[in-house]
Formats: sequence, C-alpha cells, structure tokens
Amino acid sequence: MAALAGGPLSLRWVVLAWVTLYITTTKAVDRSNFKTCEQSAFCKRQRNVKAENSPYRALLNSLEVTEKSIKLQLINEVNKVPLLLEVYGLQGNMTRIKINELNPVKPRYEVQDVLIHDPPTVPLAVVGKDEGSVELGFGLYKMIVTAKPFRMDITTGNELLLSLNSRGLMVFEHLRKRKDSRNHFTNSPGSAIHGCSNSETAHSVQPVRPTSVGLDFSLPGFEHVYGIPEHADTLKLKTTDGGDPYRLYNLDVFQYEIYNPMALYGAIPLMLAHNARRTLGIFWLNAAETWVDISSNTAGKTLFGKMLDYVQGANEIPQTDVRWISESGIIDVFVLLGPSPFDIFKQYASLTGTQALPPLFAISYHQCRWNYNDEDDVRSVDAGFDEQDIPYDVIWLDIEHTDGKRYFTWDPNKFPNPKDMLQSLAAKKRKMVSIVDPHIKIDSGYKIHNALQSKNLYVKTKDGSDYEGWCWPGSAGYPDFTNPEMRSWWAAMFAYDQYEGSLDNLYTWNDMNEPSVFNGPEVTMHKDAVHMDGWEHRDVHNLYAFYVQMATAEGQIQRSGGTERPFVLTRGVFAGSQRYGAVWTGDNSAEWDHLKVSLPMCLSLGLAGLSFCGADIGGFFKHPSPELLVRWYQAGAYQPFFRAHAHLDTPRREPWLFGEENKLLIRAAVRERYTLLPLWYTFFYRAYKTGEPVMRPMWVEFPEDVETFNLDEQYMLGNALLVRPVLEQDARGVQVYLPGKGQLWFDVHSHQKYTGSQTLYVPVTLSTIPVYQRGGTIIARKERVRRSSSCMHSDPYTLYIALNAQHAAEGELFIDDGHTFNFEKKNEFIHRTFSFANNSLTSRCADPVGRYDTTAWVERVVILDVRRPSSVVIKLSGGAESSLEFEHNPDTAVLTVRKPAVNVGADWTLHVR
Ligand code: NBV
Repeated sequence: MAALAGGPLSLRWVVLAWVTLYITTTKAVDRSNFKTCEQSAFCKRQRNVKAENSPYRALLNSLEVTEKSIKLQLINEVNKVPLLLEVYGLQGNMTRIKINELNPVKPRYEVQDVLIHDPPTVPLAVVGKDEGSVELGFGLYKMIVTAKPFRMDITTGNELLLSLNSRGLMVFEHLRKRKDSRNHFTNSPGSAIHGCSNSETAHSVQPVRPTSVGLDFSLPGFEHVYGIPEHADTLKLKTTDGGDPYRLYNLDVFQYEIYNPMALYGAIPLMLAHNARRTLGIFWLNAAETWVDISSNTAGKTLFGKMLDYVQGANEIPQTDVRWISESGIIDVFVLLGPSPFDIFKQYASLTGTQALPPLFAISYHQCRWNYNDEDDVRSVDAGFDEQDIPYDVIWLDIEHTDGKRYFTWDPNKFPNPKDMLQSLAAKKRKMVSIVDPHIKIDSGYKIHNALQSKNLYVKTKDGSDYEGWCWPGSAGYPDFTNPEMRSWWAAMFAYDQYEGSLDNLYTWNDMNEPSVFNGPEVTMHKDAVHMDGWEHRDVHNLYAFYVQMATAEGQIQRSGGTERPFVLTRGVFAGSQRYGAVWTGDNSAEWDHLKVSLPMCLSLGLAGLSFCGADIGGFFKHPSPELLVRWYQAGAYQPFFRAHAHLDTPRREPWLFGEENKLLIRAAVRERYTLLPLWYTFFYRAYKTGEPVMRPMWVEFPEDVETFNLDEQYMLGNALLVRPVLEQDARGVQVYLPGKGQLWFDVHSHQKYTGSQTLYVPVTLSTIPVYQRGGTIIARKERVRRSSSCMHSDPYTLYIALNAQHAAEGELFIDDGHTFNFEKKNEFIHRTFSFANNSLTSRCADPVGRYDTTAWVERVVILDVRRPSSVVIKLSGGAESSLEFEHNPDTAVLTVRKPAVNVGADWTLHVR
C-alpha cells in the first residue's frame, strides 16, 4: 500500500476534503490538474523535432519477404540503433505497418486483446527495386519505401494517397541498458531525439524510459479529418498549430470544458480522412498516452480565399498532415484504404469487431440520478412514470445504493430487500442498473477485497506492494483487469449467488474506470504502477476501462449460462469497446453548448465503431431550465443511448416536475422514441453486422457533397432519418441542410415534402423536433406505445414509405426476442426487406437463415407522395388477393392503407392501383 502517506486519520480527512471539493466545486475544469503537451515531457520532446531530414534510413539490402509480411531494417544514422519495419498487406484493402526495435533489450508493449484476430493477410510482393527505393504491391495499391531518408508512400493508379515520415518527424526512442544499472534499462540522453533534453518530471522517472514513439502522415487532397474520440469538440477535427495537440489519455476530467482538444474519459486512436472522392483511415494501435497534431495547408483560408485559388488556378493541392506521438509501446499502424466511408467501417470492424447488439430495453429510455435514495424512492419514481403515462425501461442506482461504496453490496438500511424491488420492476417488464466501479474498498470485512488481495489480483506499485489510491470508498485497491485470471474472477462475481440481492433484470454501470484515482497524477493511476507480466501502467493505461467493461459484460453473460445479452455502460473506452456495450459522454453540464456538443461527441464515437453512445439528458452538473430539459429530451430521443441523469446536488428532475406543459412535451419525445424502436433496433443490427454507425455524420450518407463535411448540428439516423434537434435557447426557427440533388425529404410529422439540395429554414415551437425521412426509404414503427419496450414486443407495425423521385423505396426490419443470443446461435430472427416499385410494395425475406415465430403483424402502411389509387389489394405468396381499406389525403398526398393484417414475417405484395 505504498502510494499513500499518512495514518488512517489524516487519510480519512484528505479523502473527505477531496470528495467535498470534488462535489461542491462549481467552477469549470481546473486545467492545472491536467498536462499540456508542453508539460508532458515526451510530447514536448517530440514536438520540438521539426520537419527536417529524418535520421532514419531503410537498409534495402535487409529486405526479407516472408509468407505474411515484408521485413526491412531501418537505422537511425545518429545513434545507429536498428529498427525492424514490417509491412503487411491485409485482406479488405488495408495495410499494417509495424516498427519496433530490432533487438530491444527487453520487449516493448504490444496491445493485446483489441484485435479480434490476427488480421488475414494478402500477398505482398516486391514489384520494383533500385538502389534508393523498393516498391511493394498488393491489390490495387503500391507502397514505395524510400531508403534515405526513410519514407513510405501509398499510391493507387497515379494517385498518391498517403505518405509516412514524409516530413521526417518519425521518432523511436529505444531502450538501452543503463551504465550504472542494476539490470535497469534506459534510453541514453538525446539518443533518439538529437539535441533534445531527456529529462522527465520527477513523479514519472522510470528506469526503462523514455521510450516514446511518433510518426507523421501526410494526406494529399484531404482537408477534413474526423474521429480520435473522445474530445468535447467539433466533428471535423481542428488544426492544432499554435495550440495543444488532441490528447488521447483516459482521464476523469471534472467539469470538462467544451471545444478543446483536452483528453477525456475515452481514447479511440482511429482517425478518418475524407474528401469528395474517398475516405481513408489511420488506426494507431497504441494504448499509452498519445497526442495527435493536425495541420493543413488550407487552414485559415476563407472560403473566398479558396475560391480565389480556384479561379486563379492556384495549383496547391489541399493537404492535411497529422502526427501521432505515444509515450511507449511500438509503432503499429493500420492504414484503412476505404475507398468509401462504409468500406472504412467494415475494415475497422474486421480488425476490432462490431457493436454488440444491445438488448431492446437498452435502447429504450433510462431514468437515472445520483441517487435514487432507497427502495421507496425507486417505487415512487417507477409509479410516477405509470401515473404520468410516460414509458421507461430502466431505473438506475448510483454509488449511494451500496454499503459504504462497497460494490456488489446494498446499503442495508436503504435497500434492505433488493430482490423484492427488482421483482416488482420485473412485473412491469422493467429493469434496473446498479453501479459497479473498479476501485475496491480496502477493508478486511469486505469479501471482494479479501479475495482480490489473497489471490494477488490487484495492480502493484513498482515496489511490488498492492497499489492503493483514493476514491469514493477512501483507500482503494485497483484490480488488474489486464490479467485474464482477474477478469474471470470478476466475471464470476456477477453470479446470482455471489452478487447477493441481484436478479436477472439487474444490469451494470462501470464508472470511474479511466481509472479515476483522486490522489493520482492527473486524477489517474501512477504510470509506474505495475500490471501483469511487469507491464507498466503507462503502457496499458488506455486499455484499463476496456478491460473493466469486457470482464463485466462477460460476468453478465455467464450468470445467464451464456443465453442473455449483457448491458454494461462504461465511461472509459478504447478501440474495441464497442464489443461490450454502451458509452456515455460523462459529466456534462446543464448548458445549451453541452447539449450542442453531445452531437459531434457521439458522432465521433460512432465513426470509431462505438455506436451505442449518449449524453446525460438535462446535463449532469447544474439545473436545466425547463426549456433546456425539454430540448434535451427531444435531442436525446434521437441519440442511441437515451438516459436522463443528474448530479447529487441538483434538484430532482423527473419529467413531471417541470409543469404540465413541459411534462407533455417530454412525454411526447419519449413516446416518439418508443414508436421508432423497430428502426433503432434494425440500425443496431446493421451496426452489429457491418460496423456502420447508427448515428452518422451527414457526409457518410452524402460523401460527395462538400456542404455536409462540416455539419455538427444535424446527422443521419441510419440511412433514413435526418435529425436536426433544436439546440438553441428561445429558438423560433432552425436551418436544416437537405442534401442530394433531386433527393426528396419528408417532414416526419407533417409529411410535407422538400427537394434537395437546399437549406431550409424551419420555424419551430417548443414541441418541434425537426426530423425528415429520406425519399427512397421505408421505416417501421410501433405506434401503440406502452409502459416499457418489452410490453410492446409483439405489437403490430406500421410501415412508412417515403418515395423517391422515381416512386421507389427500400427498407428493412430486424426482429428477434430482443434479449438473448438466440439470433446468433440458433438463427432465431426475422430479417425482412421491404421494397416499393411499380406501385407495389413487397415484403420478402432478407436472410433465409433466420426463423423466428412472432404474432406481430403489419397494421398499417403509410405511403408518402402518391396519388389517390382506385384500389389497394394485398396478396400473400401463394394466396388470393384481398382488397384493403385506405384513406388518401389530397393535400399531403399521403395514402394510409389500413389493416393489411399480415404477419410481419410473411411474404406478401401490396398493389396500389
Ligand atoms: O457515481 C457518481 C458520479 C456519476 O453519477 C457520474 O455519472 C459519473 O460520471 N460519478 C461520475 C462520480 C463523481 C462525479 C462528480
């Protein structure tokens, strides 16, 4: 327990003081808690390396062609340290470039468990060679390795797509034995970075340091880069010249500021570059503290300036340059060659997996606050929803529900009968989520702590004792989640007989898993703490939260004998976290700008594979005005994870506490979400299948339309709905860009038709949520809203058909039991395709492998933008035609066909004559 000083009394005092400070401070982020690049020694060192001739040279004679890769040695001509470059051609238009020391004095950390498998390779051949370069080819691509200085260029046809080390900023600080060492290793001063000091801040001096790595990439033809969540910033990443780079280092940032590149809770090192012709991806597989610099030759140029360049024929091609800098590990980078945005999603998913398909309840509405105080409180909030006729699926319990912040326990006074409480929720088909944080109270009377200690499963200090930090419970140990043995032990703790008082409708929330350590540097774990196999925390830091969620999700699966899908919300994430559940954007504030930034934050996470994202509705800190709360519910109803949450100190916020009118507006928004659950579920199924984001930037759907490249306030839900929530106070109207030349759009509420591309001014009232269905799509809704999603499981569907200019449309629907793995393991699902063409709507099977019995039927078909027919008939495959009742509104050209009364799994055709 070496990380703490002071006896138990002083310790308690400091914890109390810290917690009070943590809870009561009202000012924004204390920047002095967090490092700038200048204060982060390796970032500063690397940033001081200016674009110049790189000291690295490729030794072309060392070229070795193996079955899977091509290997080549690089040498730093200043310090003569040899490196090994390995280049892989990967299936699906990707390449992997790894650079490590040829003979490291001890191995350097390589990220584990993030890639879902060893990525399958394709033949990579040497297609040309001279004394200065070698040309490698795979598929339609070539890679030219230039020897001196070392650089790599990736081309296709005559087009240069991306260059590595073209600005000569590559840095690889090598390990080296210390002269005075007792088997210690270090890097010689200035060895890799010529002329720069190597000194580190005192608290982080380590025998094996410094070991940072860095590499630059040039992207000719690209002006827009996206991704590298999590930052509270715009969707399009900004240039970082003159400011700090974007930082990727999972941190618990108290009252974070928005629109800046500071690190937040999660770190996904995937960047996308997009222009009207193609999309590229750079996946930097490194879990250490990382900084990303972005510069561009068009930065600062106004649109007018760019037009002038164009008119004057200035032939400077726009270019974005990026530079990645990590504190340790190796250079392991995947270049995803697209060329379309959807290819990138597929490529990234083939490496790190896809979004886990959430249980249906998890994409419904969640009611949370810190804290619902006791069983009576839970009962009355639950009853409140019924009284007010507002649907909800899940009520949440924050840290106060535990017995003294001992996770997996219940406060015996406030929650004496958790099973009864869970059962009464279950009777209404509702669920509960309880918080389980990864800091474990050091208390000899606490079985979780005793087991971890005796099994030796805590993270260690560098001296070998259990690492101890301060968090909610006071002194806490931190389980070593990088250890698979630890993870299976943790998973076993979710068994019903271990987690006493739990039932199968209790799910989990992993907070504080960056990990948050109140007395640690930057409120996190000391970098010299030691994990399994001796890896330092600095090597694995950004993976900690990923592993916590992985182990928790596994626990939920195991407790059900492998049948039920888990639901785990996490605050910290890394690449691959999408496989384990949902993420939220942490402790935001009840401010309009925080509502606004929730869109680009979730869009960026979605681009990086994590679709299941949401922000605390209403804002965590501070108290929202009724207007802000209403607008937040309206926006949240159209974001993937839909949960209201609030700080302990804020007044209560249940939807009915803001007056009748506001309650009705909130109810309408929540109900709107429930009617659209079939669509959400289908889009989540696509995310699970292909990795494509559920909530997607406009440019993903309209990749050639430059007008969409910079839109933060509107987005697409799947391919079908354009959402532009009202994000401004006192709004009387909003601007919506409807893209696509000749593309039709239909207001989902009024059914009014618009034609793209145009910027529409939409007058709004407090009840307006501007949402447009794209012409050419078909969506399914359930219009009988009940108290929870499970109650609606077998309810009938209404199909909304928005025709395109060719009077055609397509859509799909995925249905299963909503909670088990049977869709995957036993093919128990229905996947339908609906298509409308030549005045006929056809429902056919999209995936013949699937089979699932349901009584749900199609109760209505609504066709937008059609003339009045003389008859509508339906024909089941192999059956007779029967005519259907219908209604046509001549003003809106909407045709409503009543009671087709066909099972949703059946094949049928409906003719509009
Ligand atoms: O567990 C308390 C809170 C939680 O409500 C919030 O959602 C988390 O992001 N938690 C952070 C700890 C402290 C917040 C000041």
